[in-house]
Amino acid sequence: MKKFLHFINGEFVASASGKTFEDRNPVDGSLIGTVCEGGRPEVDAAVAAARAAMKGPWGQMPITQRVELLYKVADEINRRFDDFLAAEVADTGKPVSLASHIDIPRGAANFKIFADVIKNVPTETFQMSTPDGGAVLNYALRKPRGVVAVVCPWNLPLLLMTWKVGPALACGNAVVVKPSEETPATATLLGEVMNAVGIPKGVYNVVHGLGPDSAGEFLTAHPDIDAITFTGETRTGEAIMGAASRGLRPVSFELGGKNAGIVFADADFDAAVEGISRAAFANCGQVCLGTERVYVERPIFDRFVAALKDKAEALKPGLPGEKATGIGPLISQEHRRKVLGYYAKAKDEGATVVTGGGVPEMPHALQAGSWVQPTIWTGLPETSPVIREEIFGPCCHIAPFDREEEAVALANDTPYGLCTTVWTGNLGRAHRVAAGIDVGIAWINSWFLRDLRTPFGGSKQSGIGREGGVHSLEFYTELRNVCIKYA
Ligand code: NAD
Ligand code: 6OD
Repeated sequence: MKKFLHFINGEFVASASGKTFEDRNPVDGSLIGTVCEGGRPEVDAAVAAARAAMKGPWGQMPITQRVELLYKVADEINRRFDDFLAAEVADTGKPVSLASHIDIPRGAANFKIFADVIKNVPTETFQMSTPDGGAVLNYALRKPRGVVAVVCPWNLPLLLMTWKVGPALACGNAVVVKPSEETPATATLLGEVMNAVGIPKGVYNVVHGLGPDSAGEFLTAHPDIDAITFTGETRTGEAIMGAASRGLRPVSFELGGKNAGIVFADADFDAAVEGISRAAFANCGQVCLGTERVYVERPIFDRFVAALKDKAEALKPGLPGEKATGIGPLISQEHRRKVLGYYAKAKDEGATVVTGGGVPEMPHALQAGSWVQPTIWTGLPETSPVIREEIFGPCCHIAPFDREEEAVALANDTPYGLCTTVWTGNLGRAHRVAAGIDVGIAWINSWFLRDLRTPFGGSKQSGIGREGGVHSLEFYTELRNVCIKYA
């Protein structure tokens, strides 16, 4: 059985308290191992190690050398691809086909892209003259923030963690990562990679633990943290923002969503069904960018509902490594209780259950897993909690609409604003709707199609700030203007 240790100052260490918690495989409930629960001593040690790294060679390292090291990190993740894949799949239960195409390749790519960004982005300069005939040159220096706390969720563990660690290190910061308690494995494995390629001690640290009154809270409240980057639930973001307010530390937040998908009658029908099916059910619906509210123009409504039903019913639950597996389990029994609670609420409120609504029959060996059926509802009022609250499961409600403005108003009727996916064959409408929906990301005739140079983040209660490409530099560096009067 495995024991997941913290990674502090280049070494794998247990907690001083000896406290641990369990890491279970959601496919069958089996025990993967135990995880050390970090307390204040581990957080203090990790933050001190990161601070020392900033004062050591890492803090002085030229960009070219840093970039070379980050390329090596990416190469080493790719060399150990199968180890990362096995670790991620065991922790999450997601199909190997998904993790091998998205999670692990992106884990490596996140280091390469930001190495390239930092190498190629200039800073601004301005020249001016002074009334006494002098000349002035202003130029900006990009300085790292310092020690950055990185607090991560469980749905795309390596991808989302490296999406923050990649740019943070590219910009010359040191990090202390608090992975989700559900998915400790790949963050730990990355410690081995950092040592193997020669990232200096203390630059990358991992402290395992829970959120409140545990490593998450201790880290975000730590006075020697210079900035906090977080992905997770909106209400956790509120708690972290409270902690960040002490000492006025900057935050970058990628939070929850209740994203709308809109399908117009002029869309490529099959492409729209395929796209919405992915948006609703991929990763068992545990993608922040997923679509739990679908609005379909009335003339194609019945046909669309029937076609999406076929897609949902074709998703076979099963072992991650089997070719036929189309959907994995939810992350945990606790999360399953939450999702099944919404399934029950939808029924109670009189929804038409088009498909699913419960737990699939699984072979005996998998019955302790966190399985749920992909589920589609129609007929609920827009006021229903099923339509208003983030469920984070493989489910969606589909409602008809008649006019473009109505669809935009329905999509906007939410406190969240992460993303939308819009399907139409009309270019003018595509631009109008993309501009009209209050979100950070509007996908047209596509979903989760990523160019890592583009701004990524949420509006309203879905986040603060943007990451991606040069936008990540805005958070992970501070610009210092140098003003020289020289003549
Ligand atoms: P979560 O907020 O419960 O936990 C995320 C992390 O925060 C975990 O590491 C947890 O231990 C830690 N944490 C919890 N309470 C804390 C506290 N008080 N102080 C400090 N740390 C604390 O989220 P989750 O359940 O792991 O992930 C699912 C949620 O994440 C969903 O709401 C989803 O929409 C969101 N998410 C958003 C994005 C995005 O890009 N916008 C991406 C992925 C997930
Ligand atoms: O692709 C990304 O960079 C990203 N941050 C994806 C987030 C997915 C949420 O579950």
